[in-house]
Amino acid sequence: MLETWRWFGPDDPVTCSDIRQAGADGVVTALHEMVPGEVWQPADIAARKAFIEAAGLEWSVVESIPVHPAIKLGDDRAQPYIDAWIETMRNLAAADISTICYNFMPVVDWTRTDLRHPTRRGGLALRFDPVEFAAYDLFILQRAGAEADYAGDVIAAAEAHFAAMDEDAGQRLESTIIAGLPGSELSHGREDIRAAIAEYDGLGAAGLRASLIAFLEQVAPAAEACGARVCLHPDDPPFPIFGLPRVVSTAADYGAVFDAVPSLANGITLCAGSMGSRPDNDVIAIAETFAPRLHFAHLRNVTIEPTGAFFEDDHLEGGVDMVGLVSVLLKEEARRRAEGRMDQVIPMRPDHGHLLLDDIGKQTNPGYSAIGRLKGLAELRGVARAVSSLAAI
Ligand code: DNO
Repeated sequence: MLETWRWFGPDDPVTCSDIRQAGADGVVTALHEMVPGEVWQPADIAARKAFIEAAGLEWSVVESIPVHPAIKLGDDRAQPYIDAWIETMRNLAAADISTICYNFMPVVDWTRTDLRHPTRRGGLALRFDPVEFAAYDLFILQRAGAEADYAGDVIAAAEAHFAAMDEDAGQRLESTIIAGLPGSELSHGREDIRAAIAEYDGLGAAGLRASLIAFLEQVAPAAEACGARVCLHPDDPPFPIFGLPRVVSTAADYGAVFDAVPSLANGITLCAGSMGSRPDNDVIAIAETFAPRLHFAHLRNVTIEPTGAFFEDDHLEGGVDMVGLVSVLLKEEARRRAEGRMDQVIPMRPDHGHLLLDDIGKQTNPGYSAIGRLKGLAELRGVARAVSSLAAI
């Protein structure tokens, strides 16, 4: 596996020099300054690539080219945005950056309700609690029709939670949920998120899936032609929120997409933590089923609590058997070597990390502080070395 590290560009408090010291060779990044729908020009791509290479690293994966809402809505405004997405992909592939991650979540990207959840050992972790989320949706955002999306006991618990929150806690919850976590393509305020959600009225899961397939029917052949691979990141969390459909949450969801568009250029970002946040997702089985399409891996772990809330655990603790998962990835690499595939090495990154030591109190991107990821990468590297050496015995 190629060890990579997500970097948010020259303003990221974690620098390329830090990434080298952590032992990663590859950088995962995007031109985050671009607005969704804008074509990334060759000169801008070349400049960012040169910056990364000057630090002794390579730009291995693009995460992400944003998918404009018009594409997800699949309406008659979609085509120019699909064309622009493909042009950006071609420009990247021409610069030899050919692994491209994206997601298809409407309105909000990855979502948490708490960015400073104390861990067993005194660090701070990210957590999602469906009751806190419902408290925001029902009683702060007051989204029209929201009650229909929650069970009675969740509404009652959310009401109690809301009643116990002071104004600061309410504001913190709101910005945690809608202001956009690092890498999110859009950031919202209360009014505009209501409007953005309302645009999806009536689309439903079938409509969103049709938009995804229509998008890939154009993207996959274009990717094949320019030597790129696109890899679809799962929904995080992997279930509908804000009453919006989410169609990349389960093995069946991915299966439907690959049945419709079988090209191997149409692949997966295997995000162990996102998929593992749902008890009925068997992450190892998903990795095995779609192994030839695994173009990129996000390795992190979650513990699901009895209420359905989940928190981001240590990389080797939690519901995902990380040793088993790394073994699947290494076996797939061996299979590709035997088959003579060009993409024999799968890029992986330690996804997120706890806030630890000196990073507590520093300005950091939630989930993307240096020390927690350094620890995660070191642990994962140890697993990979041990699995390879035991397999060779
Ligand atoms: C969170 C990330 C997401 C992910 C995008 C992929 O940490 O995994 O921001 O990158 O959803 O497009």
